[in-house]
Amino acid sequence: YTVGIVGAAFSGGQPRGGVEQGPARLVEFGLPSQLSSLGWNVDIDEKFPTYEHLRPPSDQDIGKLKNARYVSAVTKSVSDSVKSLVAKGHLALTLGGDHSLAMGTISGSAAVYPDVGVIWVDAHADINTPETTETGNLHGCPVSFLMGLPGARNIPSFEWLSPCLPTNRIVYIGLRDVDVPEKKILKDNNIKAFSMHEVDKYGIGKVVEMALDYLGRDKPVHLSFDVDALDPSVAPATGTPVRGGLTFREGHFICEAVYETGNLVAVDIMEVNPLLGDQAYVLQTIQIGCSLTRTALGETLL
Ligand code: DIR
Ligand code: MN
Ligand code: MN
Ligand code: MN
Repeated sequence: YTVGIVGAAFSGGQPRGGVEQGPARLVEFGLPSQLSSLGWNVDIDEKFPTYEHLRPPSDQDIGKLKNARYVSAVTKSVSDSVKSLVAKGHLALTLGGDHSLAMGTISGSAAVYPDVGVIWVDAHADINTPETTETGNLHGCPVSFLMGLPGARNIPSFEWLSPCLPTNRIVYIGLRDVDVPEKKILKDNNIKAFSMHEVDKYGIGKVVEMALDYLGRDKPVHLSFDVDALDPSVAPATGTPVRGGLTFREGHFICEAVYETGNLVAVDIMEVNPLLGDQAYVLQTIQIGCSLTRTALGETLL
């Protein structure tokens, strides 16, 4: 089996510099050889390590949206990379970079597997539309774009991205910082979401079981993991930490269970920012990025 690594050195979906250095740090820490040790054939040359050549000369706000042209160009490129990897039967592993990249990763896997089910692990729902976003940061919007929700269709400069994710093909785990308009979107569209409340109530084992049952056990799975889903005491070096998150084991349990389905087609490890916090915190977060990835790719405790 081959894993294709897309090193997505990109931070244009949010304002904090440094997250574009996430992929290089994960690779430097030894992720490719760790995956080789697990028995994977590792393919790593996909547009690594920079997207500077795609930065437009100017990028005026489009409505409230910041860096829309740059985000569009980069996510289109990531989409093509992920699509071609998945089409070859490779597992597409995208290292972020900010979570706007999921517009690329999920449109890429959905282009090959239209019935792909997404497990979105995050403190945030990332489902604002160009109308509801308060920040204008596109890392808070990828899900609405992928779904083509009202207000998130035919957005200027995103003409390449057509709706590819039905509202019933995603499950969230770990939510705890959801904007008021996002709560309405989740409710109105009946989108399956397990917040930290449900994780506390049912336990992570039951939550993941319900999530996989909902998506269908025989369906391809795309895991999109924002490291801010983890508690900031576990993964501190990330742009928008929110207290009350997943424990180390809960995060890894999700990855173990997803691997066990045998149907994983793509994994995103997002929002590792090696410029936030002191060195010990950064190292801790990079280590977790690597161990989550290894776990999603089959590393077991026994
Ligand atoms: C907020 C924060 N909901 C926004 N989103 C974050 O900007 O739309 N997503 N931090 O990861
Ligand atoms: Mn190959
Ligand atoms: Mn996110
Ligand atoms: Mn988040």
